[in-house]
Amino acid sequence: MRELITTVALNAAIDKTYYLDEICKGTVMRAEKVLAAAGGKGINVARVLKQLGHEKVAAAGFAAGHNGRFIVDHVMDTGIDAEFITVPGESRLCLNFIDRTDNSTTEVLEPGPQIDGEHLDLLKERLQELAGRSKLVIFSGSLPQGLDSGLYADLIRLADSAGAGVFLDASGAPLEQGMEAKPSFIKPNEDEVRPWLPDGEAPDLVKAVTALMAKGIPNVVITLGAEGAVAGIAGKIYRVQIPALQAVNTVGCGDAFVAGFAYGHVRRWSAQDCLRHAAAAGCANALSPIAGDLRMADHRQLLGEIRISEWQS
Ligand code: TA6
Repeated sequence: MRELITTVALNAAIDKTYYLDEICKGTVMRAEKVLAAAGGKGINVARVLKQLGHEKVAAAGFAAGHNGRFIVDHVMDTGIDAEFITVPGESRLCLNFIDRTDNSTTEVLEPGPQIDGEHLDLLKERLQELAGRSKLVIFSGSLPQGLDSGLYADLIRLADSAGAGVFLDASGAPLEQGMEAKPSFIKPNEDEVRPWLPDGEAPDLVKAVTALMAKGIPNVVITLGAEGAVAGIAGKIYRVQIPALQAVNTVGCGDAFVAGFAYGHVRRWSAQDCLRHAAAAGCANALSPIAGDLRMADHRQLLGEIRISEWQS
């Protein structure tokens, strides 16, 4: 039986988190603390899956230059199989500045290296092989330069025909085009679906989730930050409520949510249990200073504080 979960971070990054007393535009600021970890959404998902206790996890994508070597070393140190294609250039830095006055986060994301057709073919070959022995392949995040916005749709079809389940967590055109290949899970945020709705009220989020499920995507989650999430799972709609948190760093909460959901999904848990596990992972990430990271003690405690209810229309 397949146990491997492969995450795909085409635009892998070093996530650097700077803790600053206060962010003041146009001044010199000295960081009180700096943390660096391999990141980009797919790597965050892989790391949280490991932390939740999923044994067999692989991370694939492109890695370039010194930053790429840092990323691959970090991934391997975490016990994740590193399946990266080495490309010319430099993998990106994603900078997150945390203002201690209110713990707000300000991000600066580099575009990432330029990818050519030859390296894309190598990635596809690697993915074909990985998908053939994976239970689930999770595609997350933005595309590096040089890749077509329809790429996720192609890769979803490739993974699907190799017998793996497929999740997609992307935004903009790569998400819209990727949805055409019918991944089994998507997680657009509220801003993402708002343009598709007549107005922004919660009942319309329900309409959006229902419409997306009708397109043949069985698991649709719209995360709402501190307001939790609205989810459509196998034809039913759920409201996910989370406790008030003293958040330290909210970057990576969505990735932790995806990891928590995937953990339950591959174990065939009920919709409610998958959502509870996912929301607790997202919340636990907010309590960690590192993006895409959680402590199991926080996760265990939060599991009892998540409220999942079926939507009554
Ligand atoms: O979700 C958080 C995060 O993964 C950060 O760690 C940072 O690397 C960023 O998102 C990258 O997002 P992108 O969509 O550009 O891949």
